Amino acid sequence: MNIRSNPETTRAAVTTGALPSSKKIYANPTAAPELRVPLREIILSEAASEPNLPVYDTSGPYTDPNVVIDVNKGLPRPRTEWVKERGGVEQYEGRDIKPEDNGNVGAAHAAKAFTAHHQPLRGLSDAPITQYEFAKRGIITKEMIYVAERENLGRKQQLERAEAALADGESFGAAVPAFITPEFVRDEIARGRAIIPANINHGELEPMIIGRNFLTKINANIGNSAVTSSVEEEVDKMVWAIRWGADTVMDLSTGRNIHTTREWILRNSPVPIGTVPIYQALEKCEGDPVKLTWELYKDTLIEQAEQGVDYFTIHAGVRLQYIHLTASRVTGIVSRGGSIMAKWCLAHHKESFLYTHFDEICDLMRKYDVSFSLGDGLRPGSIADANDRAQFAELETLGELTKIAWDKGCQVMIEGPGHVPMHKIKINMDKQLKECGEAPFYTLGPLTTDIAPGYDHITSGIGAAMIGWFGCAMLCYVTPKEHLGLPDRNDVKTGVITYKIAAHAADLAKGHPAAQLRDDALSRARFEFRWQDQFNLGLDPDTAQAFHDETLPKDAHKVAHFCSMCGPKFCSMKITQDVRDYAAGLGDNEKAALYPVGHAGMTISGTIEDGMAQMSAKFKEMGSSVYLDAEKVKESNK
Ligand code: IRN
Ligand code: FE2
Repeated sequence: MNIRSNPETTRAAVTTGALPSSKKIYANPTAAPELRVPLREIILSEAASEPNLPVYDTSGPYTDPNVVIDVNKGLPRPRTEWVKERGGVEQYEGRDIKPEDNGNVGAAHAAKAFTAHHQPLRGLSDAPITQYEFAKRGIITKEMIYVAERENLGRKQQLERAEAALADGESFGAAVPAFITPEFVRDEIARGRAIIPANINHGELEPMIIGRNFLTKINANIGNSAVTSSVEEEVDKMVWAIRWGADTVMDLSTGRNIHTTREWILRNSPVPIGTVPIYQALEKCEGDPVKLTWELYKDTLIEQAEQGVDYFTIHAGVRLQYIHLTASRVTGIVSRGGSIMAKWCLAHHKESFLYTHFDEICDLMRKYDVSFSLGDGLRPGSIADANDRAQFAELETLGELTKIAWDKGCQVMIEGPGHVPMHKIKINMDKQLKECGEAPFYTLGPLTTDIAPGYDHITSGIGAAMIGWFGCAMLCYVTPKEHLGLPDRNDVKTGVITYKIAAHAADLAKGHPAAQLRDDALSRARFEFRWQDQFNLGLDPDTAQAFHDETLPKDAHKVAHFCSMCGPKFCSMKITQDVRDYAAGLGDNEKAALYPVGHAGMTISGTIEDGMAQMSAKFKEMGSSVYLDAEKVKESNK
């Protein structure tokens, strides 16, 4: 999309419309029936003998055909009322648009229009403001009710069915309750184990939760191109990412129109928006890190908090005394924010102002309920540097800062690496939980090898799946352009889908009780040759359908009982079906005669059904011996 337009005269050109065979539905939580919690229902074909499947939906009103989208006005802001009715906030004169943002007439116009209906709120000191403070006082907020409903995927029925299918005494085996309740959400937030990034000035937000006892989330980074062109173009980057499943979006824009671009994105975003404020602070001093000051940084924090940014990456763990630890690294400091702060510390030979002013940063962020994403400025940028002293020294400091932020009433998550080979991933998760009091972990990948530029969504998707399984709460996507260039639209989609795979694989492995419902529905569709259902239940129906069309383009092929990979004669699923049909038609004696004795001395008698049961039992018995000795593996990992 390459639209240059005057926002006053051009209609919104962001991507709208439902995903294939999908319907937007809304659930009303029992505890607050006025809330409308969005879900996407995947509509199955008539051939399916099962109900439509509701799935988690990040896409916002853009996929609801009943909502008229006007990006120049922004989305409705129902959440502002929730904040106001709780009290403890005041409305005040916001800041004006910075003159340097007025380079583009349309931009300035749109930003002013937003500001007119956006008088910022800020918290008063003695009342609870943040979700953490409410949770600590035992209060359940609307945001907590909202996310509890959302995490249940509208699947009460499906969950009940899944539970009923378990054998006696079997359990899902994880610390995830079958149904997420608002009370459970509150308790997890109060323990610091989960956060709801939700600035009181982000009224457009559809709240979501980040924590390891909830669905694994993913973040997509977007950044502006050198020249900001139109509201639509900037907003569509966010809309496109959430369409495919991004749970949060970070605006990493740099350049002249940084404030305005962010305003556009926020006013149109149903997902939490994160930023790295040091990037804008650096713009304000002509890109010279040495000129950065605490005052200038603080000013930037207030500016962005007023706009409604939901979480800030703050690299406060890059301490003066750690910088020398990176000297012998293969790739030094690879974090943008980390390198800016390292340069400042060295130039002034002073402790980082982010560290020395951390208390004040907390007080400020608390007023707006901006969540901390404590940055990993010393993360390893290569396999060689993984898990080194610099990385872990910073992590220990992030743990210390977590406790300060909690004491100040703030919500906190912790950023993590980076580049880490598979056998060194688990220790990252374990150490993070220990050092940071179980605050949610949010990692960039990690990339499990350095040898595949052009494929780093895959090198990192592997690490992301692993660390998600171990308990990482949010995975920051990596696109195929990582290390190479600015991702385009296709790269963003590829990155998001890759990370949805990693996150979902982690949810399955963690034993989330609802995760497998979609796999099962898709597998049934596959086995029953319901091709359209198979496409539509997938993460990317368009690509699945296009691939199928490449060799079997006709409508008739969408009911065929084979695909072009094996052809009609060699389709295993077709053959299985034939075997079952054949077996069903046999008499008992014929069945017994067919399979009197099994292989390897395993005697199988009776009907085929009995035989199958016996084989299943045998395989279960073998289960533990087909794997290596668990103790030996543990030992060798040390
Ligand atoms: C996530 C985990 N570790 C780093 N990230 C993301 O990397 C962070 O949230 C931000 O979106 C991006 C750039 O961070 P640096 O390079 O400034 O550290
Ligand atoms: Fe990298």
